[in-house]
Amino acid sequence: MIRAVIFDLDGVIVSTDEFHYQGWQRLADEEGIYFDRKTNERLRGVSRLESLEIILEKADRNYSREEKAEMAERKNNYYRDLLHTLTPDDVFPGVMEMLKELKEKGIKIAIGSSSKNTPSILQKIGMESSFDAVSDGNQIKRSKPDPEVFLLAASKLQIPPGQCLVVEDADAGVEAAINAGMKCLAVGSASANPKAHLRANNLNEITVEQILNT
Ligand code: B16
Ligand code: MG
Repeated sequence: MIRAVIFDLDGVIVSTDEFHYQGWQRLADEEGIYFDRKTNERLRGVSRLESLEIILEKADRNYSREEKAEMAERKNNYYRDLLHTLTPDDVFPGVMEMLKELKEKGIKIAIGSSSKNTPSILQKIGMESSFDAVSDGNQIKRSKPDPEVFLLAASKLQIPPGQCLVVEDADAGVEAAINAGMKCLAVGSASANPKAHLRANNLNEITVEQILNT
């Protein structure tokens, strides 16, 4: 029986994934490093510095730790500039309806995101008080596919991992949910992931009953 649903943020609740892509593309262009949308798929759910390491696989020289820190910060500044345009209208279709129905049924809801920008994103989309718990990149040491962010969410909710379901758009996040001993609904970019227990293009295609009976 599912008693809690833990939502990934970027790519599940809101379309900030496109802003991450634009920020990294700008940085890569400035540095003369090849980067495209296919490589960008590997960055989903992965921390900022680990994302940079993936981009640097295509670089023709080594970068010092200081240079990497500066590049990660530069990308984050580009990303945060783009976040200024974010409003409640950017919440994906089906999200608000699903949260409302889960709450009405007494199911706990949480955020489980690798992003250190989670608090400001939730504030911009008017959802800072919408969840029973928020677990994010500021509170963890190891990012997805490590289960830490989801286990922290479950412990804040005081629900055993086996009674939690994670909604994810990243293959690394599906892996993290399974590593946490949780069920997983894969959406968007992860919707073909065979390891997920449920799959859909978006939340409009899934009913709360399907989630609770997983
Ligand atoms: P930040 P999620 C993840 O968010 C993104 O998918 C990933 O692309 C990003 O690198 C990561 O957050 C860290 O984000 O630079 O804002 O700390 O999908 O786990 O909600
Ligand atoms: Mg995501």
